[in-house]
Amino acid sequence: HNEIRRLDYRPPDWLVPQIGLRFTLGDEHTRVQTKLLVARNPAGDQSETLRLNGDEITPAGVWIDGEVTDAWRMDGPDLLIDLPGDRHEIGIETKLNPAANTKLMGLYASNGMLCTQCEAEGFRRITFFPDRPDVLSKYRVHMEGDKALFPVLLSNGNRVASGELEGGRHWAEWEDPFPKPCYLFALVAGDLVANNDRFTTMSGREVELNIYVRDGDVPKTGHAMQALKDSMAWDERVYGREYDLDLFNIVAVSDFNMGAMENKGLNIFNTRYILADAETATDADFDNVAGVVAHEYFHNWSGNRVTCRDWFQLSLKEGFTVFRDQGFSADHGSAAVKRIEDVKMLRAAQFPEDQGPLAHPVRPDSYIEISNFYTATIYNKGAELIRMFHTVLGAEKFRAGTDLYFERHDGEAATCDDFVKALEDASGVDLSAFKVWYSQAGTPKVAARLEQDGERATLHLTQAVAPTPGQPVKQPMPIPLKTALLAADGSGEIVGERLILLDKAEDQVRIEGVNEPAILSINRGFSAPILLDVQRGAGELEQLAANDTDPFARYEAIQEMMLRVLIAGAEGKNVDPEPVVQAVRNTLQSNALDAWFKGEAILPPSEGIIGDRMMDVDPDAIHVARDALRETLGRELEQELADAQAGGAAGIDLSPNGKGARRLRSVALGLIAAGDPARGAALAKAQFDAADNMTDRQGAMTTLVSLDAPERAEALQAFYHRFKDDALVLDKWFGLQAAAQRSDGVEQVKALLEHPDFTLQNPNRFRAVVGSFGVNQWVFHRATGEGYRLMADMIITVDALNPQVAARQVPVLGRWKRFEPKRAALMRAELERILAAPKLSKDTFEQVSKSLA
Ligand code: HT7
Ligand code: ZN
Repeated sequence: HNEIRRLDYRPPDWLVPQIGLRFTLGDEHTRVQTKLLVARNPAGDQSETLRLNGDEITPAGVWIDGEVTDAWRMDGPDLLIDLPGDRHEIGIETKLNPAANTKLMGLYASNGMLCTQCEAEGFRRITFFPDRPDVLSKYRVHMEGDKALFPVLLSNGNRVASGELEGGRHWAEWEDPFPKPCYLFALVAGDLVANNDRFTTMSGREVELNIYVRDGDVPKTGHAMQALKDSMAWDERVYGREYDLDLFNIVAVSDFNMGAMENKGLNIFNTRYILADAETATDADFDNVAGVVAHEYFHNWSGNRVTCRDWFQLSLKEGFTVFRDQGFSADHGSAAVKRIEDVKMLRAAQFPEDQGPLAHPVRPDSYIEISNFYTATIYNKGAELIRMFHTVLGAEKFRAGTDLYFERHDGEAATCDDFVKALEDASGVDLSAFKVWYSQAGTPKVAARLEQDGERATLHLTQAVAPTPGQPVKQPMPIPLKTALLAADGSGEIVGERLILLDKAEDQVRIEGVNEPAILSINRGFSAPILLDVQRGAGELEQLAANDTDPFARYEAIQEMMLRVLIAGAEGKNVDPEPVVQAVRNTLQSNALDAWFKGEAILPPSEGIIGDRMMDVDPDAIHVARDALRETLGRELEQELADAQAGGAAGIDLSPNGKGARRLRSVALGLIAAGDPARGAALAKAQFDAADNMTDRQGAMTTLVSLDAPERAEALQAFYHRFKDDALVLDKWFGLQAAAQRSDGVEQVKALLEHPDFTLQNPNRFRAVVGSFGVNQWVFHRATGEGYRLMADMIITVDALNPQVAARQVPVLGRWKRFEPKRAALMRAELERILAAPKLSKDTFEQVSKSLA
């Protein structure tokens, strides 16, 4: 398979200022008639040959300047046409079978409707086109189809005309005034109903808003609609960005490879990130809906008005847009908990990526299949990089920089360098040293030690980045560390928060005016995405856990205390858990802390997170150690946890207090059950039965699924019978069981795969079972290797249907080097078996071959 390299970028030889598309729609037969106005690019190679990308399509006819022609040839999947002049009109006809499109890229059928997914390279599955983000065109789209099957016909921009046809057919024509790359093209045809609303922009323009769903689902769109209006207002207020069309449409589809897609004026969403009501959605679901709606909306500027020059610049739009949606969510909920959640996510998904065989920089240097690069590194580490710019510049200069970026590059396809340049030009601050964060993979390890000598304190800092594939030697990185010194007696800050920039392999920073014993509080707010090792004296973490003035640092201290006990336990050492018990007790009893923070802080780190801090990971030892700590907490804090579980708000209060009460309730329930399983099962069943919302119900189920108690089967059955007709809730039923911590976990997963409601065709259902199983460390890594075999079977089977979905499961096997030798060998053998499978997609080939290298 071909490797594409960043440094091979050349401007396009031909541009396409205009495109006209005519769709004659049918589930199994769709005809696409394309008209391209092509113009030779003065900045290109002046080649005579126009190369139009295709993928699994053939031309049914080709026209040049209105004349049918056979002067074309195929080069693999691409169509080549030699053109004498500088401007021509090219006509192409293609025929598609959307119902047979199981890859869910291009035009496909989902639940009776037709929809498209074109990012990154799906447009070439619809028609032949220079499928690259730096070719921007104005689109006019005509579509016609059976009115009963497809009463709603949508595309980007504005509907400019429509009409009736004979035989129960109708048509519509759409025009998008903004030139866009083809990855932002979208079309939807189906039997849909809309939640219709309006938004008045800051300059007083009226925008019509629609969220299209299946009949019956409209009552579940209120939260998404409110989030959309909040996003529009927030982007005006915080970034000065106004919406630019008179119409903003969202469509929810049940078969979707990712979360959602920001097509210009016609966002297409996985139903999972639109539909929500208290009966069927958890608090986390509500937050995810709002976060993804905001993310896609924000792309209208960071992605659509200013797009990417090439796919190596993907983080230009994704990292920045994640940073923007994180800010939105922080402003609309608990900022402290949002930061904790974002860091948890980074540590769970990105840190392992950065330390494994698939490590790549935020701006990669090469790829085989771009779909494999929609990663936590591009999205979440990319967002941390933007956050560091924000931290270093301050809010005002950062905003001046983004204003300049949007103004300078509006209507263009830009690069990550363009973004940094705009920040520099607007702020007058040299950010060139930070560019290494774009080019260098790996998570820096920072060691810190505070030395005190009389009134003088010295902070000793070192940093190192381990080698990653293709980058054996690393440079020091600029690391902004928000730092404060706290009084050792817990009486508050001695030296208030300041920003220290570590930009060398080793440095010392003098801190004046420290005339009493001090404790170092560093990387507050997680100001840099690093691994931190602080040399600490006895009792220091305990002090920070009780008194740190930064909520993230306080959370971190409690978690670090737990990690020390857990890692020691997994290594067979005995460490007294009493200080952890005391820290959790203090946290639960604090009047200063809110319930949401408490719920996050007292939950012991996951088995995966513990493993990431160890070499030669032994999942059994980690599981035993974590269970032992949970049991101790449950036993020793019986009363405090019972109070936390019993307290709280009623079902549908979606304020941070309401969400916090429910979060704490279910975290406490889990610990109670660890201390006393029979009591835990009874309490969980009572919580389940009394629940008037999905958060409490799912929280109870999370505890029950891992227990061997009669209540488990009762609750599972009741849940199934009540929700079996709601696909998204049924996904939870599958996912909860696949995530259960049980010694018979692999057998449970096999049984789920045989369940009549299981299907490999729907990505949400597949991820609910196979995705949850893959991150269930103790179960997946059963010493016999049965988990690995099952995963490899799934990857091979699904690869033939949907390569993107299959390839996303490879990394859990790809981390084989981190595990103890027997498991490592078994994992490697399964990767080799996948690689030997016939007709492997390039998606899965790339992930597996890199994992074996
Ligand atoms: N920009 C969107 C990416 C996306 C995607 C990529 C590959 C395959 C399918 C996909 N669906 C959506 C999502 C986003 O970041 O907003
Ligand atoms: Zn995005």
